[in-house]
Amino acid sequence: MTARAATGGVPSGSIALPDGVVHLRHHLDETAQRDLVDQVLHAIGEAFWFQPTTPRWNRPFSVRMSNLGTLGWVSDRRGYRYQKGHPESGLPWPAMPAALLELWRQVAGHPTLPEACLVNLYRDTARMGLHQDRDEHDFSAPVVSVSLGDTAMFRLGGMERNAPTRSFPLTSGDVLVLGGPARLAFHGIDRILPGSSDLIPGGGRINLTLRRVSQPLAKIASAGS
Ligand code: MD6
Ligand code: FE
Repeated sequence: MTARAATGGVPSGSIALPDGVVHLRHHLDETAQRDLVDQVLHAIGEAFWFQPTTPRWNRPFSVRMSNLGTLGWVSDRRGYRYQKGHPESGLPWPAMPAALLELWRQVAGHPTLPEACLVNLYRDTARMGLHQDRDEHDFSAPVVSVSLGDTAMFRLGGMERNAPTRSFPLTSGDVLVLGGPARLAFHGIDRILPGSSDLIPGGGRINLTLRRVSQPLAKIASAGS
């Protein structure tokens, strides 16, 4: 199923979701989930986790992060940005597993491939405040997210920070696509339910978000002419 085909009211439980939001529940079966966790943890082993901090106050996030792909998202005193290497080692990020590129082809409804896969690790009381994903240069591509391990309570709002929000659970194997009119919707993770899954060694939840970062060359060329 493509994201485009599924937009306009795929239910999450019994609640209709806004246009551009697609929640594919249990999209990955148990075997696919285990394989993906193995591949991602193996790859992160080379890059290792880092603790991002907020630009303004330099306060640590409660999630730990790493990236796969040609670009990775980082946050520190200097701000939010994508860069080619790990903030501590400077080494390039490990490659994205083929299964993630294949997932993007299936659900993104976009002709390009993702350049970045942000890997978030949630343990215990880790959470993620309400935010927009807006550090990319191409909003025509969606952000595709994969949930692995413990269930998370996902909060989805509107285009303004103070718009009404709703929350629903993301369970292991779920894929969530934010695209089209929902590409810049505010969203966050209120909390995880520790112990709800034993998929991740040592417990917790891993979330993968696949992103297209750069503008397509055609767009750059037409903007310059
Ligand atoms: C998370 N997800 O599930 C955080 N962003 O841990 C996100 O921030 C997110 O799920 C963009 C699109 C889908 C997402
Ligand atoms: Fe996000």
